[in-house]
Amino acid sequence: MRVLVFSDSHGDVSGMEKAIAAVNGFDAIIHLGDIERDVRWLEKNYGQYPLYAVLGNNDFYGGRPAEAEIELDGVRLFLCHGHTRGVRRGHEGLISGAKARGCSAALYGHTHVPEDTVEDGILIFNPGSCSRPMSGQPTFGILEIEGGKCGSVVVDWII
Ligand SMILES: [Mn+2]
Repeated sequence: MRVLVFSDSHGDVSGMEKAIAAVNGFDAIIHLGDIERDVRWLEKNYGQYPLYAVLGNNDFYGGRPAEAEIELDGVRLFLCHGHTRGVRRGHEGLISGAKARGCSAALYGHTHVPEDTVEDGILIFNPGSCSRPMSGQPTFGILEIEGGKCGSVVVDWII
């Protein structure tokens, strides 16, 4: 299955709209926070897809968790925005959060800097910001999950 991963849209949904239109088939959407209004936009416009979302540091609405774990096609993913895990200092909080939940991947945002690496056996994945990149183009992520394995890529599109 193919999963689109967004973070830090910060009120500008145009990047998500372009990404959704550009990707040829997908099965689920993840939004890693900031801001919750954009998650509701996804629910309203793409409600046919399973949607998983966590709250960011700029999200004050209830009803969503700050951290979550999900299982897709046998792969367990730890989702967080990142501010609860000290991601600006390093990966330790992400790795411990993933391991405590039996997850093989930690997905986060918050820094607006994409990252796609493996550390201590855990996939560390940040899709970057789909509207406010720290530098360069807006970015989003794609996960390809099959047979208990998870592939990942950051897409920096120019449309
Ligand atoms: Mn943030």
